[in-house]
Amino acid sequence: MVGVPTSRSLPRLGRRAALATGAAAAAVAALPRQRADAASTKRRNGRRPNIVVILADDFGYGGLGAYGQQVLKTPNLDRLAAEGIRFTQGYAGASVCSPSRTTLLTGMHGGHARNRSNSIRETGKESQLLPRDITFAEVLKAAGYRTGIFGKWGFGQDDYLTPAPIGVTCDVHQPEAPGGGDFAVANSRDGSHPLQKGFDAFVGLVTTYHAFQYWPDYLWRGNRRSRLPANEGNVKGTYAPQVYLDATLEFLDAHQDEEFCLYFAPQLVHFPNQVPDTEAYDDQTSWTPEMRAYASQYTLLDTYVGRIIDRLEQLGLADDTLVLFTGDNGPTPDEHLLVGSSTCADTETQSPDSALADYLWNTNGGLRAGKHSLYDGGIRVPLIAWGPGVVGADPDDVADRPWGSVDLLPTLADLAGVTAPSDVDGVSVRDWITGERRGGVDHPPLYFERPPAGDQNLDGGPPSQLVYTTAIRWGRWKAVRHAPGSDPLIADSRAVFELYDLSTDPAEQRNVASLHPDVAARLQKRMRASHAPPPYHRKAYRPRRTGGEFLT
Ligand SMILES: [Ca+2]
Repeated sequence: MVGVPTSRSLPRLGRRAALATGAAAAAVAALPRQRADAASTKRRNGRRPNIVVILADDFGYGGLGAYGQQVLKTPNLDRLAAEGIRFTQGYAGASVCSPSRTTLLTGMHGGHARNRSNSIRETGKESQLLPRDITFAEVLKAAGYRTGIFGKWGFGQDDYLTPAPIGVTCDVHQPEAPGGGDFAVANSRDGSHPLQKGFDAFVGLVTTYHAFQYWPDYLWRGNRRSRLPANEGNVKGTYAPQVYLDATLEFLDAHQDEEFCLYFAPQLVHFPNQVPDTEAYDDQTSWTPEMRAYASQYTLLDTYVGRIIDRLEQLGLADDTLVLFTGDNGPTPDEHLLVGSSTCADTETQSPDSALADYLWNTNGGLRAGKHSLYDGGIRVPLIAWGPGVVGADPDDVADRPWGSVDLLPTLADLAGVTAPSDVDGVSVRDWITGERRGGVDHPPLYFERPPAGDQNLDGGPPSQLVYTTAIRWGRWKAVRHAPGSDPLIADSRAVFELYDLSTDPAEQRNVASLHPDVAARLQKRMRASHAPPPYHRKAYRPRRTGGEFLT
């Protein structure tokens, strides 16, 4: 039995104790906790809530103190969890970056999403979003919001860099050779660029490949590349996530009087383990330098979140803003094996071996496996909703309800008073956040896919190259199905089907399919119905005010 905290087993911090974790929290301490009512989406001045979505990269379910972490220091996020809602059954869209972010941005689950695998690994080409893959930024922009993304995008073109083959090489995370592209040319013709997918402002990296660099030669500003001269010649001068943070704070300053949607997505805590300093853990003399760096990635991300919250409070926007924090997939037990020794990244340091990297510090929260897996360690992630003037639901009522990234777009659309695309798979969970009672939330089962992939598989299931794995979460049940080959619609008799009761077995150790044949049959049927072979045809979207007129 593993110690996966639930909303009841892990008591919420007392308000006084939680506030003591941050100096800027003093301003909030004076505010009475607001219970939202039916008017909760009309903030003072008649504004709809601002939205801040913070997405961490490869951040496991157990990575936060608020989720049971004992070693890594995350005081700012722990404070948000204590003051807001710490959802214990939050799910990413998939077990690796590209498909997970596709789900987060577009509200489509793995059976319908445009991207269902990390295509850079399979084809050498980055994933794309097509015109009908409407993002939450496009929805909110249509509703009148100012939109900005700062950090890792993960879709579209950056032909200036030529990806090196993925393998046991060093250059995968230190790509230096320019490709055939012209550095100076704007890519306004790339329909998959952030500025073409609903964002007014963008500072960051376009491709997942580029995101292996923490001190890159350049970043994107809008649809142009912008050099970072301090990093020339592999000098560690300008740390990319710090640039994203600075741009984020500038965005908040610039748009404080408007309704805005901010998406902050640094590549922290993704491999390689690179940070400006390891001060927070320099007293851990028994650790390797690599371990101190990895731990510092968590705490640095937490510090950045604290800076964003501080700025919201300084600008008087805390009551007008909903902050959501989550992750894109589970932690990396095997990244070092996949992309080579970290000595390639930092020649001065020593890599933890695989056994050590496996859920070091229990970052998967005791769930089964981690990144790349559709067992819960790969897809269940922290999910925190914070906003003193917006979040009004009683955590004891809602914190253990399963939902996740697939629901983000329809939820944000609902808060902004605009329709979502009619064919999204997610549903609005606005009431679970605000505490409004508008007829209840009828949430469908959560569905996930992992096409055959070359990723190393350490989850105890069949080799990931040989199976098309699907998974479903429905109430207390979690089903995982391994279909041989590349077709998840293959006959049930040929697939390996597993059923777990997460209420008694959160680590998915006891397959109870034979004890519950009715549940097994129902979920297999549901899984088959959820899969559509790509490309999935999306309907056209015309945004309309909720119950009102068209906006375009
Ligand atoms: Ca990731």
